[in-house]
Amino acid sequence: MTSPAPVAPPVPVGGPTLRQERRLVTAIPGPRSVELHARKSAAVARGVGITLPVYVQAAGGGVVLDVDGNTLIDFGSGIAVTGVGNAAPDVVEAVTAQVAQFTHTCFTITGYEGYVEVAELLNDLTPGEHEKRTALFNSGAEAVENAVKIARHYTGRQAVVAFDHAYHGRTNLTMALTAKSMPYKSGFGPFAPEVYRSALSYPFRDGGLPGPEAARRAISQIEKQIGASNVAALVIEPIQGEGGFIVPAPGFLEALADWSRAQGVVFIVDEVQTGFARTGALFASEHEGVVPDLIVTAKGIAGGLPLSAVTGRAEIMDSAHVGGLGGTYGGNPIACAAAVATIRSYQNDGLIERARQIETVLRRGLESLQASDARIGDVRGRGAMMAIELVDPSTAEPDPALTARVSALAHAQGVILLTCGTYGNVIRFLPPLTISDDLLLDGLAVVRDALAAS
Ligand code: PLZ
Repeated sequence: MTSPAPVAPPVPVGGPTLRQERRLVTAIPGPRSVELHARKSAAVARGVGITLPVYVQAAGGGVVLDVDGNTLIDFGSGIAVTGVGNAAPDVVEAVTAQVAQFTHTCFTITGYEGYVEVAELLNDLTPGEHEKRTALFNSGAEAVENAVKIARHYTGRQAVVAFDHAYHGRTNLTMALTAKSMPYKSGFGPFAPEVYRSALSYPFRDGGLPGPEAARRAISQIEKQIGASNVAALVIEPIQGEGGFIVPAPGFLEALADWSRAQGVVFIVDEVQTGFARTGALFASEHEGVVPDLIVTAKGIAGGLPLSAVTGRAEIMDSAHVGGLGGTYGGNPIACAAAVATIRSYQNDGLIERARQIETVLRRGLESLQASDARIGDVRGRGAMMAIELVDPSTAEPDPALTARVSALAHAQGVILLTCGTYGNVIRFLPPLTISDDLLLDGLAVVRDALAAS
C-alpha cells in the first residue's frame, strides 16, 4: 500500500487575522529568505535593491509574516501604500469580485463604471469646492508626468519648478524633478529640459526661517532665474517624503500657492506619499489651508494595487485634447475596484482619526528618546508619517552611518524600518493605519535599544 501524499501546510491568509505580535523564530533573514535572495541575485537586475531581504508570505494589520515564519512589525507600509492595511478584507472582496467579472478592457477603448466612480470620489474629496476632473494612471511617477503635461498644455509655457529635497519618481521627467543624485539619477541622464530647482523651507536646517520669508526667497529665485511668465507649474510635496519628511514652516506653501495664482502658474501638489489619511487629514494640503490646482495621488489610493491619479480644476484638466491623455492600463478595473473599497475605508473606518492617534503615540515615544539622546536632532512629521533626523550633536552634521546602524539593528530584531533624507540620516515611521498601539510601542522599544547599542 502506498502511503497517503503528505498534506501541504495551510497557506496562511493575510489581513488583520494574522497574529498581531513581533515573533522571531529564525535569524533575520531566515534560511528560506536567504535561499530566495540568492535566486533573486541571480535572476533580478542588480539595480533593483532590497532594503530588508526577507521574503513575504502574508501581511496584514501591522505585521508582515515571512517565509521562515517570522512575524515582523511593519513600520513601512510598502512605502506608505497599505494605509488601510495589507490584504484589507474589503479590498480583497472588491478585487475578487472584479477579477471574476472582467480584468481589463482599456478604459480608452471601452469604459467601465469603476474608473468613473474613482474619478467622482477624488473630485469630491480633494481640497477645493471648484469643479474638477480626474485622469487615472498606474504609478506616482506617471501621474506626476501627466500633471506636468497638462499644465504645459494649459499654460502654453514650458518651465517647471521643483524644490530642494524633492522626490517625484524615476522616469526621465520625474528624475529631472527629483533632487537627489544617488541612487536615483546618477549615470541615468541626460534629463528632461526646462526643469528648475528652487529653495525649500526646512526649519531644522534653515534656522527656522518663517514660511513666508522662505517662500519669498524661492519666488525671488524663480522670478530672477526663470521669469514668472515662462513658468508652467510649480511641483511640490506638502511634506517632502524621500527627501527627509521635511515639514515646511507654516505659510510657505500658502505663499507659493498665492504667487502661482497671481502669475497664472499651475500649482501642482504631489500627495503621492502624504495622501489618503496618512498625515491625519485626507490630504496634507488641508493642514496648510492650501488648494492645489492639480493634486497628484497614488500609493495609498488602492490598498496596494497600482493606481495613480491627477485631479484638478476642470478648465486645466480639460485643456488637453481628446486622446491626449491615456495609456493601456491607467485606471485598470481591478485597481479601481480596490480604490473604491480603500477610499470608503478611509472615510468610514475612522482611519484619519487613527492616523492622529498614531502621531500621538509616535511623537511621545520619539520625543522622550530625544530628551535623553542628543543625536536625535529633530522629531517631525504629521500623523502616521513621522521621522527622526540623526546628527552629530556638537555640529548638527548629518550622521548617515548611525542611521544605517540603527536601521540594521531594528531589522535584525524584526522591525521593518525605513530611512530617507537627502543626507541619508532620517529614520521614518510609516505604519499602516491598522497597526495596534502595542505594536507601535514594541517597535519604538526596538528603536530605543538599537539607538542605545549604536
Ligand atoms: N512622488 C512624493 O514619494 C514614490 C519611491 C521609492 P511611484 N516614493 C517612493 C523608490 O525608491 O522608488 C513617490 C513619492 C512622491 C512620486 C513618487 C513616485 O511614485 O509610484 O514610485 O512612481
